[in-house]
Amino acid sequence: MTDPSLKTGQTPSLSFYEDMHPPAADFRSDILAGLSKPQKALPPKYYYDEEGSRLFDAITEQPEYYVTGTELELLRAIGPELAALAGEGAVVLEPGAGSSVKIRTLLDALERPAAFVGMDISGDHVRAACEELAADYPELEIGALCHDFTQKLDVDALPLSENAHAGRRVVFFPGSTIGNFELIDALGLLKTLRSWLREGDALLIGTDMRKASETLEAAYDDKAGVTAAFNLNLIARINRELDGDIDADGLQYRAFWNPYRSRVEMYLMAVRDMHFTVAGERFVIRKHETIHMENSHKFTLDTFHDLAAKAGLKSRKAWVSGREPFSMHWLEPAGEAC
Ligand code: AVI
Repeated sequence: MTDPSLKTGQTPSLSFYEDMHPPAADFRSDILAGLSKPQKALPPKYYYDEEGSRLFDAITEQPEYYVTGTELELLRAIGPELAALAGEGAVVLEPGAGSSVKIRTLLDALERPAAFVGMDISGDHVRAACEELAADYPELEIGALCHDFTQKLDVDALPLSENAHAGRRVVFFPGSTIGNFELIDALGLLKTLRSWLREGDALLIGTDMRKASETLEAAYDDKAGVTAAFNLNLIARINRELDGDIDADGLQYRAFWNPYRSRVEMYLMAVRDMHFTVAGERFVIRKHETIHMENSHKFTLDTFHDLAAKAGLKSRKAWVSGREPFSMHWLEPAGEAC
């Protein structure tokens, strides 16, 4: 689907690129604060340096990690229903970058969408991703925003055409990324996304579901050790960027299903006492002590609908994959958030 009007080597242009100047993350102070907690913890947002992003892509290809493949299959299966719900001329907004096969699957399913707006905290990343998309969807208005999606956004003020502003907004948040937030923060994020919607607009969101603990624990601790490497990569990043000397060989990756909190919890566990330094500060980790790395919450239809309702969103339609239970939700604004 290449635009014949483009000459070789010419970059397809975006309708707009805006830098909303998201607050800069402070890697040093966040890591030092996390290592100083009684339960040591590292913020998962720091997983994604270049190597971390490569490892995450590799995770999505592991046979045990059903999440990505299942969601994509479901998205393809429900394409005609999504097209009917969205109608013609929809505007798709994606918090997170716009390069993946999922956004293309959605755009291909919809009936002549008017515009796409990708957003990401990394301006370079979202710009490149949206330019790639623009090359393949020349008929679509495509804008890129350097923006932290947990922050407010005035969608009415985006420099889209009148025609695009008139279309139904579909905020697309796939991947069960919502599950990586603490529930209170997930609620806050849903409220933020809800605030982008007018009556008749929708949030299309993917959420992973509760299932057998063996399936979950295997998905988050694959046999090839890619998820373990993904976690240990953050230790390597700390050593490299913060002049650390944490001995990664003294840490073992562990993932377990916590049924009481309905989430997979991921840790690095010390196999012996270790003293280490990060950014000039000294720390000790005792044998069997853990560093909490990430949570991945799993929902039922009801638990997710209850959470969405608290954010002022009601379910118009939900689909569950027939392979591994994974759900997509079409949520619409309903009253005010509580
Ligand atoms: C990004 N997120 C939805 C992944 C998940 O399934 O919770 C992160 C992940 N961590 C380890 N494996 C996958």
